[in-house]
Amino acid sequence: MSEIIFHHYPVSPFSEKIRLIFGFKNLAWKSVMIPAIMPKPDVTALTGGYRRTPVMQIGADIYCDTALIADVLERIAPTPGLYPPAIAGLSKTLAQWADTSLFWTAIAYTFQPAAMTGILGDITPEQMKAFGADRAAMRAGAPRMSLPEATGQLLEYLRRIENMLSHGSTFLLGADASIADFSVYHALWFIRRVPAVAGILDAYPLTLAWMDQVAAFGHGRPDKMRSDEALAVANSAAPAQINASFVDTHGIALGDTVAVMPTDYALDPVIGELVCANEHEFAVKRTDERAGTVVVHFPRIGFQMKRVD
Ligand SMILES: N[C@@H](CCC(=O)N[C@@H](CS)C(=O)NCC(=O)O)C(=O)O
Repeated sequence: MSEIIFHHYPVSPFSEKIRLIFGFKNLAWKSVMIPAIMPKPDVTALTGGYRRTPVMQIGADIYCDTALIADVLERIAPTPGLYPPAIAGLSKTLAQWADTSLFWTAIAYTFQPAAMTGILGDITPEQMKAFGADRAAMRAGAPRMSLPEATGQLLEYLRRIENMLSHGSTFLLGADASIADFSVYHALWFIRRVPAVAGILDAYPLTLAWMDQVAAFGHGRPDKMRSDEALAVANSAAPAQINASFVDTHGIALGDTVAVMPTDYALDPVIGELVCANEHEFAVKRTDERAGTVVVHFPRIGFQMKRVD
């Protein structure tokens, strides 16, 4: 198998989710640093337009969204497992809540005026302004939670998380770690790393101790790679063979030209030939001048597909 190439940046919470899964599974991976804001020419050469972070690459296959990235890592390294059989459905459902409701509450709480300077590390006021403009454009006017609402909701979520840990569980759903731990963790990690706001977690000692335990998985075995090297890997590889069943819910055939994009924010379409639509994912084949022919994969949940005539 080709090596795992991971495109990310340090302060990205969703990237931290996957970095810890690399640690959990003790995986070796290539680390490609990407910009936190647009433009990201080397990322979109691989994805065809998808700009969110992180993205995982294996040869000429590009995987978007951490839910799908986690599934692929589970296939590559099944033990220790992210989806213990008795809680597979429950852990994925809790993870989906954490990646959406909890995440956006944590973001709205952390980006409060008192914390601004600590959130993105050592950046200039101009860079902060550019970041704000980039995210406003990415969210395209979607309403943002106010600080009082975010605070109240976060406190309720923290009480629920503390409760999950208060009956002798080591991890959120019992004795074994699952995808739910990594998804809940990354949202709280974003709060904890900013001293001006981290204090809200102090009233939840079981949550803090559980966070220490998840952090202790570490990040596996990363090794640096440049983005031009990653593009060259894609260009010289052929996409993996797809042997999955075809599940048609759109009246769209394999081979049709489609656009795939998220359903919530950063709605940049990726256009290509539909080469996979199974129970869990869509994949499109496209060709780029620098990346060559690649297959870009998306999970079904959180994404929409339309035919392009
Ligand atoms: N559902 C996506 C969410 C990814 C996401 O929103 N990531 C943030 C960074 S943590 C992002 O893309 N921000 C804009 C950017 O990096 O360009 C996933 O699970 O990968």
